[in-house]
Amino acid sequence: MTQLQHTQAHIVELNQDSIITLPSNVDVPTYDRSKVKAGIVHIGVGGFHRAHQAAYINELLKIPGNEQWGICGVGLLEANRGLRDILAKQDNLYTLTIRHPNGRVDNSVIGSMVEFLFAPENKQAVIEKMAHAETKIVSLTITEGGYNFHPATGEFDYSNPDIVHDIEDPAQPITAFGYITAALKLRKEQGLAAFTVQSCDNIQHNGLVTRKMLLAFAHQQDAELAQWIEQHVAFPNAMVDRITPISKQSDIDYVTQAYGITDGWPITCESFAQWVIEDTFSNGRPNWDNVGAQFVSDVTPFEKMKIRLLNAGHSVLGLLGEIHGFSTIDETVSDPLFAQYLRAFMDLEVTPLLDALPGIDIDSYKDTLIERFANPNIKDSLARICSQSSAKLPKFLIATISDNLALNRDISLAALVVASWCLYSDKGVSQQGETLEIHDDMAQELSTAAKLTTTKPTSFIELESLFGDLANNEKFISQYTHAIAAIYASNSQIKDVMAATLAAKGK
Ligand code: CS2
Repeated sequence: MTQLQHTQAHIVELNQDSIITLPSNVDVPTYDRSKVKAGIVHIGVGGFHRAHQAAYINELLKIPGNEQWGICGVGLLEANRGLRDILAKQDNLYTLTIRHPNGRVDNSVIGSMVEFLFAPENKQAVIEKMAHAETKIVSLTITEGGYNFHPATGEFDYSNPDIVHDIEDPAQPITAFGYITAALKLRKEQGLAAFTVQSCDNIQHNGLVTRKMLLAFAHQQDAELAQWIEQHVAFPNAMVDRITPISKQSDIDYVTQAYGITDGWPITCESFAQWVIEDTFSNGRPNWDNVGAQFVSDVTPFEKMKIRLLNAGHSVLGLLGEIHGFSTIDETVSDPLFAQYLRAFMDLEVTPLLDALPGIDIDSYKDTLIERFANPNIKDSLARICSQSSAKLPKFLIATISDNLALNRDISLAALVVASWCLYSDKGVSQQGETLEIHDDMAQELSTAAKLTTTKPTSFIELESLFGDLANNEKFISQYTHAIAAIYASNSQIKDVMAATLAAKGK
């Protein structure tokens, strides 16, 4: 038996005691976890957090003197109950499998989460934890949709029933804003310094957006508290990056085989990771720059580059790939036509809008993106990429279209992607006849609008909350309806339409 092959008899459950039994090629926490304090309370312990921030902190904890920067994870949603049960059994440990494009695999156990609180069962415990003197940062990965802004106007959405509830009943919050406000109120009353609120979501100006939303919420509840927050809480902007597919049964099986342990929720991710953070914190911060993150005074150009190239690039491949019938990003970008389309979109419709970044060569950034997407060991599903497109595309793609239209530049490649989103929402099947797995909070509205396309070709882009006034822009209407006519034609093949769109662009 090799070190990597474990027989059933040797399989044990992952927990603090069993990590000493792991093969020597598995990187395990070498620091004393019992001494680690949770200086960070993190809301939203999804795969991305576990592959990104928690992995950076895990590295940091290996350097003595950082014991105050452990993480207390918080699950706000009823859906987090399963995760809570698994983490409780595993002493909050989990495995992280890092898969490089060349096939190399780094196996590790991450120990930086030292506590986990499941909010639906004990709301007060979460508020008290955030209000505890040891808590210096409350960080968030609550997804684009969690920030509760109106996609087209960017204003706080007071009509969300959970927000209405939280404003009326501050002691029993449901939303992140409710918890953060309740905890800050306690800190203010107790004379404790405010914590930093640190967004780790893919939103341009994520710190500013978080600040704007939290203040809008807090103002409705307690104007004096809102003023205190305005004066004392820092909201650093940050660019976060690491591709983290949804965990699958094959990931669970891999861990059992390679590590000789069972992990109920292992995480797999790519080897690339990036974190660029604005250095504005209200109450201290970890030296993340000692473990690969970068502190800068203005993160805006980094965020814009990442969101408009990587995230939008993902959506371009995702929507076109779903229509064609591909199922993963690597499979899609391995098709030369899709790779060419992606590159043309990035070069012709995005790059001219980006600001120069000292020390970053945009061409090699794009080359690296394509290599990362092509990583054959990361099976990132198109279903994940296209999920919640209504929360993603306004910032990732529609912003690019609007910027180009304002500058009188061509938008034909992006227009075909929007048309594909309409077809995807309308038919829900690929051109190979497979049913598509669609997860979107606006799925019903998207599908209703899309289904009117054959009688009114602009019906989909009339969804004003997503497209703003694009449905009144003659140039956009002309490109979009041209794309709609092409993909709705009988026997139309998305690849032919992509090729024709590229050819019309001289590509
Ligand atoms: C993806 C991101 O679905 C999506 O929006 O583009 O989750 C992407 O994988 C991460 O932002 C990578 O950092």
